[in-house]
Amino acid sequence: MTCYAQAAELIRRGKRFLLTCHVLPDPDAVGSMLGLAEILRGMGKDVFCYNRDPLPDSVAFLPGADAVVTTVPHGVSFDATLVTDTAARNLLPRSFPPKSVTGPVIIVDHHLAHDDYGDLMVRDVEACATAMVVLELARELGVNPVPPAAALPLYTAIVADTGGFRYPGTTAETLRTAADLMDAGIDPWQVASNVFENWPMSRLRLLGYAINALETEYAGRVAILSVPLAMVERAGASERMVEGMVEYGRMLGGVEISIMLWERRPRSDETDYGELLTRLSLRSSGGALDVAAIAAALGGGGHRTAAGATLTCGLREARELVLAEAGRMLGL
Ligand SMILES: [Mn+2]
Repeated sequence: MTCYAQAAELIRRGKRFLLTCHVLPDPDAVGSMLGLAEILRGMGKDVFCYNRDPLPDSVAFLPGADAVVTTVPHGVSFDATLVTDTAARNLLPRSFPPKSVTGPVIIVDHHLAHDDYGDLMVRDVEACATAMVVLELARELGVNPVPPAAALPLYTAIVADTGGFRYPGTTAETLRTAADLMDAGIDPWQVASNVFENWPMSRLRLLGYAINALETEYAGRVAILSVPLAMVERAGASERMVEGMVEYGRMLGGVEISIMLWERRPRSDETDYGELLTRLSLRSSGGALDVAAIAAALGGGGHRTAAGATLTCGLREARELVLAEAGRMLGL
């Protein structure tokens, strides 16, 4: 029995499901979760969507986004829990509920670098987005096409993870799938403007500061964007607005690896890490180099073209660590 058939069996047998995704969720994690929720609701199931962190503004336009709760409802247990787009256990909050609450944990994911922390892994590392794995699961459940309410979040997830159908993971199948989803009446500009644009002034100002401080190393093959907390504060921005700015380092001609480092304060459940953590985000131009290997060497993970990690040290030390790994990858 395939993992899809096993997951479908657990879904058919159950009535009440918990859906969640990684902390600081991105549009693929959220879109896959909301799409899956609508597929299950269409089958008459009760579904709760939960994430420790508030959803990013880029997905606030999705119907159902405002119903995602930040704590698991008390006194409720579930027939199964489905976790979307989450490669590793350490990307779930420490407060993730015990098995007696979650029931069997089904991982729905597409990350190449991952650990196998669930009870059932439904993973396709070739898929351009977790939403593609959700759609395959829907087919296994006999739900094809998916309900219109599921089409919009799943389309949004695919647009986000392919960079608007540009990244190397984009295939003819990706475009056919997106076309099928669009038949539900999706407005592509509504999705693109929410996912990639629609920034507040403070975020554009922060990008200006970050680009002003852009550096290159290894004869221009590596770009580094460093964002200390003071820079975020000077722009009147928030730490989460830094996410995605790593793309701008990759725009520089000749850059093979774009590195972004930014400081963030530890959350209440991370105080044992010290006063400041450094987030690392990596992009490989066209996927020629595997940045997931760099992230993995530093305790993180991700994809060949896009990866990340959290380092429990300051910005300066993190910069040395990641540059050493990047140099190794370049054979220098
Ligand atoms: Mn993804």
